[in-house]
Amino acid sequence: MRKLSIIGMPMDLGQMRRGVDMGPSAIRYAGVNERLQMLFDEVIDLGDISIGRPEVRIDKESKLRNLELIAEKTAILADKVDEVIQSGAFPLVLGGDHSIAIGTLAGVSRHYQNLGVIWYDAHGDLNTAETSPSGNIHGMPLAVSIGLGHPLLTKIGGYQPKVKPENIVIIGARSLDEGERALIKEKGIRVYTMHEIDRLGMTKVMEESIQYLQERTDGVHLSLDLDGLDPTDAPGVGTPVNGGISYRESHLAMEMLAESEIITSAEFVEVNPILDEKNKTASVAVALMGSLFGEKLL
Ligand code: HAR
Ligand code: MN
Ligand code: MN
Ligand code: MN
Repeated sequence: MRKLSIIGMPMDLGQMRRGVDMGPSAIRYAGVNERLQMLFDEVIDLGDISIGRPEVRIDKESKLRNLELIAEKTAILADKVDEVIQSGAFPLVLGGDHSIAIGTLAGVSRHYQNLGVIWYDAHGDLNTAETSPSGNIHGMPLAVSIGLGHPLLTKIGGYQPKVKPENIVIIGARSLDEGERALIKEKGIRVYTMHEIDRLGMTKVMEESIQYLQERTDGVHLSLDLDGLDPTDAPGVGTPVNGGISYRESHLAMEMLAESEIITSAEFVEVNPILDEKNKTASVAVALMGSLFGEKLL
């Protein structure tokens, strides 16, 4: 029996633009339950993890925005994701800004010796407090998951790293900070920037990514930041970057992942309905989930 559980993570603490906390509502409004019910024997919506309306706090020492709260809330998400996997269901997490991935990965990684990650994003999210230009934790979750960053974040779940750098594939990058570029080279993280997507085409990029991950991992988490797509297709995001992955290319990528059957958990993040055009970005997210979970045109 194929089961899927949806977890809403309405957290906007990892960045400065309000509204991304409404992402889970927007994605539900776009029909995620109805869409996925056709593709699973059972879809359970577990509702949202409670975040509240905490006041912004900048950590004096590290200058990180909302550090303690993010550590606290992502630890709760990690336990929830862990529970879902134990129940035999596929965990689908709805964000929220990308800092939620700290929790998702902490929960998922308890179940895999060699977890793989596809990071579909305009950004690398590989900053630490030292390299971050902004102090925003949504620019850091991938670094945290490889064990780099503030100990309050890296130690969630009691072990680190959650993911080995060589088990990561970044797809769609076109805005990388200097420290992130250095880290990618140092750690040998596989990256398909927009240049490679243009040059090789999405088919080849996905064939290579899938083969690479199949060879070395026992489960693969898809972390899809909607700003990986071009802003014309996904305008409702806090940090849009021009020249992104198209809607069609994204569908193709999801369809190829469905065919490969490598994806064992997923999250869709950074949907901000306040910045959106008639819930377009949430609708794109739901359409991509359809393809990821096996919807076919014919
Ligand atoms: N790299 C920049 C920073 O660290 C911008 C990060 C924007 N991040 C996201 N996540 N939307 O991908 O602040
Ligand atoms: Mn991101
Ligand atoms: Mn991004
Ligand atoms: Mn197609």
